[in-house]
Amino acid sequence: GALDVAAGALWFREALDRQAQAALVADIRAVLAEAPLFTPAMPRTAKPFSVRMSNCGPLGWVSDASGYRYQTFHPDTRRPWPPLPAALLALWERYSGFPAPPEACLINYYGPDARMSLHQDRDEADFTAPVLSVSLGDTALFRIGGEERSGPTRSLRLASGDIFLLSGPSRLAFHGIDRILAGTSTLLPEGGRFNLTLRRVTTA
Ligand code: MD5
Ligand code: FE
Repeated sequence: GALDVAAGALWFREALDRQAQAALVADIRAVLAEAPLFTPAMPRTAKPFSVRMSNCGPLGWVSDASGYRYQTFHPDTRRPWPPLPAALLALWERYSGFPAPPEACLINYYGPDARMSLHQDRDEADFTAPVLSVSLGDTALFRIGGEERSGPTRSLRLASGDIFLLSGPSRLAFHGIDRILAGTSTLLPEGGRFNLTLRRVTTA
């Protein structure tokens, strides 16, 4: 059963068995062959992220000196994002409870020293739609708070095969990845962690 970790946030631990995880990794590697990981940069300062990213689906999230945005094409190759793999659409249907399909899947890759500072996801037009996260590879120390940056936070260990659903009030919760626990999974030969987030971007 799911754990209710914050208002509207559901944590499905070990939702995916090893075979399902390996199948998703194969899907992601096929996406990355067409849309390689890129290094996003912070708006204004252009400071590079430690996390590398790609996307699949009609829209993809990018960040560079001009700002954060969703766009239809890869920032380096300028080609359209590859389609969403069927297995990811099936996970959205099973877990999201939302009637319209996802429009974007952001693929985050964390090497052993990558992290993501506390932030809110606010670049989507429809906050009534949930965000569905899938963790693959090394365990991440994930922090989640409330809708105010200064509020209390909780730390959770997101492991390979875990699914995390953010809906309701938790959709605008501050959250981040404090660190990756290297060597905690054998799923990825290169080590590190993939996180996939399925999202609506426009209003359905
Ligand atoms: C990750 N990704 O593990 C993290 C957390 C991101 C991002 O934060 O924006 O790509 S995935 C869980 C998550 C996603 C969206 C919202 C919330 C959590 N939340 O409001 O707590 O790569
Ligand atoms: Fe986020």
